[in-house]
Amino acid sequence: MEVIESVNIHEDIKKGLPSRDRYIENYIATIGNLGRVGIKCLCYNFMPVIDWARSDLAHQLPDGSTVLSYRHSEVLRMNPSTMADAMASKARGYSLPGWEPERLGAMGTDIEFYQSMSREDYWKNMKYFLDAVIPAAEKADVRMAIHPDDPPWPLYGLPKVISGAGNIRTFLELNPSPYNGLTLCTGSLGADRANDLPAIVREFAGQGRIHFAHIRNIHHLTGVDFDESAHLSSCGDLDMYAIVKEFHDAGFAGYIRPDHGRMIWGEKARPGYGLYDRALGSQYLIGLWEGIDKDGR
Ligand SMILES: [Mn+2]
Repeated sequence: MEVIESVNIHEDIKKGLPSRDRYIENYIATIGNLGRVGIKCLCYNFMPVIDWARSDLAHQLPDGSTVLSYRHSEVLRMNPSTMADAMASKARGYSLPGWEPERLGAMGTDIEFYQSMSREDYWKNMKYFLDAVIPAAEKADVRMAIHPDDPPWPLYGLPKVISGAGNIRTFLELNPSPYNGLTLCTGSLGADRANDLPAIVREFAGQGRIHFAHIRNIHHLTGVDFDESAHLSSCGDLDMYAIVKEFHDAGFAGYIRPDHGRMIWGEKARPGYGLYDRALGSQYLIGLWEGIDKDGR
């Protein structure tokens, strides 16, 4: 195993509290430990309080499968703590990454804290973190790979920062080391129709700043509502061939995984993380890669 996903960032680091230095020291120790056991890439996110949000974890598609779905008005009708309750009740007993019970207790006060924080201060806290940990990542030969915000727009007045090409550029400039890089998640960024995924892959893979790729498809319903879908281009709105081709043509040598899948064939698993549809997704991506590779020879 060479990729670890995720090592969470303590809220005190994101908030910029004096206590952050202690947690950053712990983070640096973790990076060193991971490097010693052969980990080459660390995926993390810098989203405040809410890791990711959906309005339904088992939305039924016409083929009988279920997927995670997002209806903006339903999400806005909730508040962060009712959202936490809804996520827990729909998870069928599985714990959801980023929605662990121990994180939910302080949610209300955390939200108020971030609502009064400026975007600039949030960027400053991010830079403070990067400048502290990236030298350790270089030394341990562990590439840091930030995951974009999901969905890629602000919710409940919380700062969201990694949501499109412009702010990804800003993020990468905060610390120019190649060890400061990206987890390029096509489904998260692809929820915003304004994001041109092949162009984004071309730009940042070309700079060697993508270390890890989550490749999945998404089906847009409106500008802000979407269903997750099977990986195939024909099942959603992203051109998976064009995306994989940009990775291929950039000489991408990092890690790729299929991302969330449908729940199919009666499988019972953590929502979004069934084995069967993700296995189909991985074979589809491998097939695209082989076709593109042989075509280009
Ligand atoms: Mn992802």
